[in-house]
Amino acid sequence: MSVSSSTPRHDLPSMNTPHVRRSLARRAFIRRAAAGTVITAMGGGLYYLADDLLMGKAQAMTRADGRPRLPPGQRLIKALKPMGGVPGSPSPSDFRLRVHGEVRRPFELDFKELLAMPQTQLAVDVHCVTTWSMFDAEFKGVRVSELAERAGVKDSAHHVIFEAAHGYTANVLIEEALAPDVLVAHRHAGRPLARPHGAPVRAVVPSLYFWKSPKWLTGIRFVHRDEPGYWEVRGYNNHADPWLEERYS
Ligand SMILES: Nc1nc2c(c(=O)[nH]1)N[C@H]1C(S)=C(S)[C@@H](COP(=O)(O)O)O[C@H]1N2
Ligand SMILES: [Mo]
Repeated sequence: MSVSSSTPRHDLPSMNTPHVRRSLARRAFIRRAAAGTVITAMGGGLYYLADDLLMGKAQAMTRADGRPRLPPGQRLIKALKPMGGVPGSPSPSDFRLRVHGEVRRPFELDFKELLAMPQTQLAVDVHCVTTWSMFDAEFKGVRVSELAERAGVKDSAHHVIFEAAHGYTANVLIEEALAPDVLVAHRHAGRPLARPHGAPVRAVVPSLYFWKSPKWLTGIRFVHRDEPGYWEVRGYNNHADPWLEERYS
């Protein structure tokens, strides 16, 4: 599926907000820029696409599960690109994470309590629907499976809704949310998460397009019935598997 032929329709009333319009304009810009070798980001920074040699190597790599390391239609960049969104408070002292829904023991964590839970550090590949991918993005935090275990998730829970500042949400199938590489992360690349990347805490769901990794995370809700999230109700695919190019619906 090509990206440009499947861009979400502009006739949805929900698309007509400054944030969504800016975001779509940025995505169109990135698609055009991806044809060249250098992306000049709206924010003023430079993001170099990996050179052809690196791209060739990336395209030849295979994952342990047999899939190509670089999903179809993706190009490598060397650092996470800040993709925007409406930030929440970056202050750890304002942070609360609610773990709730179809669980026997709902709870809330502050930042200190999050740090007191077992910590996992991972290097994961992330894939943005706008066609950039980054290999070996380092994140540190707590596994969603660890939080689920502490909450006592009921069998009735089939989906996880990640909740973030200002009502941003993303829905993920429970078996995918409980995978060992899914984190509630507070550090990236050896530093506390930077504000544009979700400070103080974001979700990281590496196996799905990156819009399923909410920044400025406020809650994890286990639900029986699926609830399409912020981008999913605006024309993005409900599942978002990068290897199946589940970009738009
Ligand atoms: N709260 C929130 N989280 C969000 C978004 C957003 O707008 N708000 N954008 C998503 C999208 S579309 C992408 S591609 C990634 C980008 O993360 P980055 O800015 O750290 O690269 O964050 C995701 N998480
Ligand atoms: Mo995205």
